[in-house]
Amino acid sequence: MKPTAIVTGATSGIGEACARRLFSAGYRVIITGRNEAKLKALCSEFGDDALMLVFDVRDRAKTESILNSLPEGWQDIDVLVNNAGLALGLEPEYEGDPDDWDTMVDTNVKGLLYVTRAIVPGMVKRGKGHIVNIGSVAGDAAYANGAVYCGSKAAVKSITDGLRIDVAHTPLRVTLLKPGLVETNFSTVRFHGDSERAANVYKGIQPLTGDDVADAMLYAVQAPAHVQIAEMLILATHQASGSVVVRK
Ligand code: NDP
Ligand code: 8X3
Repeated sequence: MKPTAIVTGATSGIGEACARRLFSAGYRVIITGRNEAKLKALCSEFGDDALMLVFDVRDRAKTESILNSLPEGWQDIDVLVNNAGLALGLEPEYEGDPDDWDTMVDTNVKGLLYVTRAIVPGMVKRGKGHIVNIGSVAGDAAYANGAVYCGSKAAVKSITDGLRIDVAHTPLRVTLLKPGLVETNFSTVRFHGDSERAANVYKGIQPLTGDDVADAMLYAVQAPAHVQIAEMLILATHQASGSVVVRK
């Protein structure tokens, strides 16, 4: 029987790349997100080794009911990639849009917790499982105009560290991946659809790709059972921190 993985936010960017890497590595993959058409397209590529679940991680009741009633044969999850997330806006904290703050905190922090709460008890019971949370370099230190996004990713770091402590008596492993600039839909979403402004984020530097992050995820997941990759900071070569990027 092939191992099973679940990836939240598998419809784009890092999540899609992680789903593809896991599928290629022999996993059956549960792919989730809100974009049903994209999930269907991926499912038809992956065939019987994929299951799609359409839900918004901010909806606690739906997230719980869907994840607590997985179809027969899909319940024993070996790998959880908590990836669904976003940034909205780039402005001083005192000028930020509270609706953007709600969406970021509800998705990046609370959504990740709802998914974790639904999936991890089964892993603990079976004495088997790996949780990979997608944090960010933004969680290491705040950068200008990014306070709430940075804060949400700092929360992901603490929540991940806390989970690692709470399962340390079990064979479960917990990994935090902290990418820097990755060219995905991230900046287009951040700038509310302004793709020209989004393209500027990656000008003059070769950014990471979703595949680069997925490679790190697979490395952690495929490490020997006694090795726990606790945390990885993955930056483009010309990025040194959340606020230092050297552009040509
Ligand atoms: P994308 O915008 O390309 O992908 C975001 C994914 O998250 C989509 O699949 C989207 O799916 C999903 N998502 C967003 N909101 C929700 C929601 N409420 N419920 C369910 N799914 C949701 O961006 P990235 O791939 O870059 O981002 C993935 C993760 O990586 C995020 O957590 C982000 O913070 C993090 N990250 C990104 C970096 C970057 O530079 N790109 C760097 C460091 C971390 P759908 O729309 O179908 O719901
Ligand atoms: C995304 C990377 O530097 O744009 O988390 O915040 S950054």
